[in-house]
Amino acid sequence: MSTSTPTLRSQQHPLIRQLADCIEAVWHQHFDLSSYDLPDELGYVEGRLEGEKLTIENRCYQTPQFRKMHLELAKVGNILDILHCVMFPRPEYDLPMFGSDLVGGRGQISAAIADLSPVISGQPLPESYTCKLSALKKLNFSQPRELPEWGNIFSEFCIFVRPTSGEEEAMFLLRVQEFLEIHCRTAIASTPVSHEQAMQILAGQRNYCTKQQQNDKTRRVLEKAFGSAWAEHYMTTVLFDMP
Ligand code: BLA
Repeated sequence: MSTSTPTLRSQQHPLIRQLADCIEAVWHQHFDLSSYDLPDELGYVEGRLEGEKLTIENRCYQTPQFRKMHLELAKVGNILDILHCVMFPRPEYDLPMFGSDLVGGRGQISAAIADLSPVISGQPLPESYTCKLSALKKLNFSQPRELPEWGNIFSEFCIFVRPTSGEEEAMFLLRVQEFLEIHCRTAIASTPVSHEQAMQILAGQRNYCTKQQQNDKTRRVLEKAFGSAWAEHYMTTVLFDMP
């Protein structure tokens, strides 16, 4: 086995492990994935946060429709487990931003979020999406969570909850799988837009990234472990780089 074989996954909260496996399975099932090179030294990172070891493992791919498909797993000792995933479409395609974040620790997931977000904030998703997403079963979670102020980038289909049982965890996992299936199929069937429209989409993607970079909770974890300059660099070149 190569030394770069990820080992983090096996040590993480079961929902994080299952979602990571699910995301990769759906990606491999629909696409012929090419690798995407992250900036040097940022594929695998280790630091320390309050005496605990912080480990970050990245996997990154691209396809004709997607500039960057990023799956990141992070672990802070035994206190924090994180999954972060974003699919950045190429601006030549009018496709939403798929994003998901799972944050947990000590056996409990505190934040489970997944969305297909309109690339131009405030606009509805393309009809090919709204029609399929509206047809999905309505879900009820016992502890929905409130989005922060920058969260106005998310769609009406966004799920943001604290899952309280194995049943709710399974419900979340299945819904993300449904989002991904719809997204991959629709993306493959989509055709490129005009140059003018691509410019608007590019501006929309930049806005999405700017808003995500305002997530103080993510920034704080990274700053505490690696310092504020590194955190800024990581958030703007690895997590939410702008095309
Ligand atoms: C919340 N993200 C969080 C939290 C932490 C992180 C510690 C707080 C958890 C809680 O309130 O229970 C930390 N997330 C990280 C770190 C990384 C990470 C360190 O991804 C990476 C190394 N975040 C995303 C994406 C989305 C997202 C793609 O990266 C959504 C599509 C959302 N995370 C998101 C939201 C919150 C969150 C909305 C809640 C923020 C808040 O309540 O203010």
